[in-house]
Amino acid sequence: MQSYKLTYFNMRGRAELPRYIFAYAGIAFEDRRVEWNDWPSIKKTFPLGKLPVLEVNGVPLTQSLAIARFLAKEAGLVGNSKLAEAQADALVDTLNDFTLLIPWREDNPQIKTQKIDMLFQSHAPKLLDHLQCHLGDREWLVGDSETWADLYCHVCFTTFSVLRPGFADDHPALCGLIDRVEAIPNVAKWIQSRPTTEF
Ligand code: GSH
Repeated sequence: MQSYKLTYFNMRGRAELPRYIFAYAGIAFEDRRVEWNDWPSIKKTFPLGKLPVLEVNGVPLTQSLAIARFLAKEAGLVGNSKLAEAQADALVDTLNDFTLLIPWREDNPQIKTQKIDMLFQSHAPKLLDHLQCHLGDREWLVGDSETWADLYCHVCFTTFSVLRPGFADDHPALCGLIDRVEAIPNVAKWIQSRPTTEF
């Protein structure tokens, strides 16, 4: 049996998609959450000095999306054909691009609010239109079953909703997708039982 240890900080952040996939697949894992105070003393012990890191039987894997893609393959969540795999990859990258535009490191609260306002005014509608167009009248973003792109959509929308409550309200088909992900029993169980953090 494989052993999995996922190390990250006590937040959803970049570790939440791997955690969703573990939950979805019912795969046991150690959810190690490092305190920020302890981080400087252990940073050097991790490849690249960044988190998340997933250890698989002691072998460290870096980069959150590479980790998630690896687990999605294990869980049968990458898509049912090479083309579907590429479509799911592209949607994950598109969601990630938006996430990277969020001014996480801006210290000035007023400037931070301005930047977030601009982001949600200028970029969010394009993202939402693209996702909704991709979804069409289907249940899931790619093909006829759920993929890691659907799970990532839920992970991202949870965080975007903290920054801008109701940001997707005028995209009802996407809200339906979010409800469907949330209704997957193992995902629902994870969401109910995970530590409560803002991000
Ligand atoms: N591209 C990497 C990924 O997706 O895993 C980025 C990793 C990253 O920047 N992690 C941040 C981190 O480790 C937390 S989200 N920050 C602490 C540090 O840089 O010392």
